[in-house]
Amino acid sequence: MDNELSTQPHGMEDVEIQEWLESLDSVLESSGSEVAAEILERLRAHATVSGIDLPFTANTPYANTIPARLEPLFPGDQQIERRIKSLIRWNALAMVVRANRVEHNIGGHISTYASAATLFEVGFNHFFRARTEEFEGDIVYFQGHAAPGVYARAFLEGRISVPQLENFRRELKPGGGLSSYPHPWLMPDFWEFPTVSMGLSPLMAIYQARFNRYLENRRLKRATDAKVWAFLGDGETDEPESLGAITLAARERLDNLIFVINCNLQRLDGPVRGNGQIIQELESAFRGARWNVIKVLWGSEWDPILERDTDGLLVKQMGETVDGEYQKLVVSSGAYVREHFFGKDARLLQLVEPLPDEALRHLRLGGHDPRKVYAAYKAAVEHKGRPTVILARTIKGYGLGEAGEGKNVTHQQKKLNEDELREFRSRFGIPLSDEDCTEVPFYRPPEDSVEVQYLRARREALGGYVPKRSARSKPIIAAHDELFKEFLEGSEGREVSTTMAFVGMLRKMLKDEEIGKLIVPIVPDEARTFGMESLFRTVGIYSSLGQRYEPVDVNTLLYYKEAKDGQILEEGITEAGSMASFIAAGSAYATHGINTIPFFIFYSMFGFQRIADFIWAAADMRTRGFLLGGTSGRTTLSGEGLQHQDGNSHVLALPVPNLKAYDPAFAYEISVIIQDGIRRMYKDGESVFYYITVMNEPYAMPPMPVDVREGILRGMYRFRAAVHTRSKLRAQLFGSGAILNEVLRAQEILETKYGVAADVWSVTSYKELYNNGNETDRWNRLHPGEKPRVPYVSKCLADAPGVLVAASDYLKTLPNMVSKWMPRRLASLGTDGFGRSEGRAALRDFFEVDSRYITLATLHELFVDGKVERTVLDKAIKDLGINPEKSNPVTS
Ligand SMILES: Cc1ncc(C[n+]2csc(CCOP(=O)(O)OP(=O)(O)O)c2C)c(N)n1
Ligand SMILES: [Mg+2]
Repeated sequence: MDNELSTQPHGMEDVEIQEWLESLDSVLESSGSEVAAEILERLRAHATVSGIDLPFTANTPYANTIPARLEPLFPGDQQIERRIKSLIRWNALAMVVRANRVEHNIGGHISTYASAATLFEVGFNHFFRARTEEFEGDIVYFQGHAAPGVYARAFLEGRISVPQLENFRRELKPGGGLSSYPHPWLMPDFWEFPTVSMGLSPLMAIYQARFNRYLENRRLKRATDAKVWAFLGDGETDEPESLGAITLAARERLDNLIFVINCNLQRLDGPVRGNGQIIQELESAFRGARWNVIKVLWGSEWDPILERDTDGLLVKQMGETVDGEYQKLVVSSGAYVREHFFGKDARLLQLVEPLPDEALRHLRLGGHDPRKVYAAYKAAVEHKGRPTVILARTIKGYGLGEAGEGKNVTHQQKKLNEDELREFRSRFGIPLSDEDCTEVPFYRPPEDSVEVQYLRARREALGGYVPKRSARSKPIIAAHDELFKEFLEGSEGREVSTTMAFVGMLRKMLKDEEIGKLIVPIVPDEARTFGMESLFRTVGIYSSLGQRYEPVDVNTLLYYKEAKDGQILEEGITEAGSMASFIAAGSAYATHGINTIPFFIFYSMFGFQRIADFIWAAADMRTRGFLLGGTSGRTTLSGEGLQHQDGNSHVLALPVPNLKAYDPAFAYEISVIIQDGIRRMYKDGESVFYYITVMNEPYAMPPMPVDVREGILRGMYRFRAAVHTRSKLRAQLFGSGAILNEVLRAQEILETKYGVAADVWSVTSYKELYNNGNETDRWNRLHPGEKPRVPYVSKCLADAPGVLVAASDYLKTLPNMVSKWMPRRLASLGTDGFGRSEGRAALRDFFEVDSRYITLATLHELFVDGKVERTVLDKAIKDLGINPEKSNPVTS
């Protein structure tokens, strides 16, 4: 065993090493740490030149980054803060235990907050500054599963009542309850950031910190030293999003950003890295990304022991112990720790000889020691030029003892037996009798108690309470009719795509006096794809560094202009990062009281399909703005094939309740939708946001027909009526997006070749129609005695004669889901199936959505109704050049 820990490689003398260490100590003492660091740096360089092959390591030893001698004085009253923290611990636990007594399996988490309590409390008492008239406030992303702790603190602060606590996770109780996790949708005056889908909040926090700088550099807000704090779990860092943008944070020198990773070494099922060390792994990842890393591993009780560890043997042993073993040590007795940890070397045993077993059992970890945590936070807020991550070692379920402290099952622990409750009560000194405590009552000391007074005073000194959400932006005033007018007039025969039309609108909005500066265009390396490169020059690409090089295309009109006050967020190839920017910009009305209007345009297939969970979080956060799905439509995007051609996104947009989804065909439709969207979101302050698909197929944009504005917004309107309305053969055809043109062609074929008079409807939003239909049905069901309401679809088609046929560039399910409110059977054509690399015409043939298939579907419906003969169908199939034996696109 001794050999394992030997510090004598190749027979080198202990003495020699000791001499080197001592001379470093003396330099440290006489000249300070900078000089010592310089010497080490020079030594390393010298060693390399001398041919010494030093192994690469981004790690520092398994020790606290801030040595005890450099710790600042703790400014608070540790005793009172401990009592406050204990009360919060108790109430957080009571909330979960009580909820699960009332309703078995209602859930909730005890052990996450139990491990995070000190990390949160030091923040609440000394660091998190609230939003005030004068100061914008710090932004805090709380670890979602620790929500009971945040509620329990708000309870002590007098912000949350006992009935509310009682209704934790039971929001439907009279008077309301508390949401399971941080959800601004459910608690819009309290929570700001939904953090519980793990991995989202670290990424959102990075882009939030970056967006704060963007606002400053664009002079939309004053520069301040406000911080963004993000509290994460160590298990959470396995989500790829968690670490996915850490290089951006360093590149952007976001010293306004602080990550605190609660390293309890456990996740839900067991250890995060049983056979390794998650802390060291994270340290090297963050240091490699050039973050300032502060490790808070060992509590003050370790300081004297570490001081005796002059030859670094203990730190070495700490560095060689794997997390699975550490977890075991945490739940074990002092005797076990002595034998199995210190017992690996006689010299280690000697270090702890004076300490009784009981003391060994209670050697605290850094994340549970307020002094260590305070030192780390202070260093973090004072650090300049880089973001900081604090890796704090804690124990999952700290204080739960037999009920789960450090155990693999602790994450799921929701019930404690009487003994366990009493033990917890005694350990944290909660003033409840043996009898009372088994009832797990909530406990708040009187208003004039030292604890409540202290806690209030601390929060007052820090500007007020946190978290607190308030929508504070001033409504936009103008109606912007003039701005959007030109897009209602059509393109006079010029072929343009809806993407080009949208970009034209964007360009114009950017010049608008009122909203121009508020627009935030966001692109994930697709500006050229969407013809937006002219904006590079006109409004510039945001770069905190300005432009430190002469761009290769500087002599061209549309050169790649980066600027400190650039307006475009050119995010590079990260839809997740772009979405995080969208969320920061679209929620600035609450976070900063600024009405920024984000327009995030992306390849539509890489939107919902890839980052739907971020979109869901955006919805929860009441984010405002416009998502633009570019190059959309399974058959409208030609050539790109299976992974690019989007026939899905409008279906994937359905579940997001406050998202309005539109599939417009013409420029004027987009114009009406965006103008109205700005009104709803930024004038009327509605908590909605928009998804609009735009396409790259060029065609002439017609002028807006009269009286269709409402129809565009509600989801459908008659675009072109049939000419021969007295024809016996009648049809109603529905189309959206670029497929509307196929429908219009079919209308002509049907009229000229088959004598069928068809009306054509532009369906701008099946989702709007669907929601309206359901809402109407619901109202009628709940109000049987009143005059039934009529769904909008039914109203539109009340007097519309003939068979019904819909064609979409998305799944058939979109038209099908509104067919129940149509007066007759609906035939739907859509693009279910995998895409192909092909041209538009071939794709529309393959998916059976072109004018020929729409014609055939219409004739077939008429045949089923007995309006045309079989022979007409047979002939049509032949004349239209349709192969009845072609493969089924859904299965091929
Ligand atoms: C994306 C996602 N996947 C899974 C979960 C379910 N889940 C909730 S907490 C948890 C374990 C958390 O471990 P860690 O991040 O280490 O936090 P700790 O509770 O240990 O502080 C899991 C798997 C989730 N909330 N989000
Ligand atoms: Mg954990």
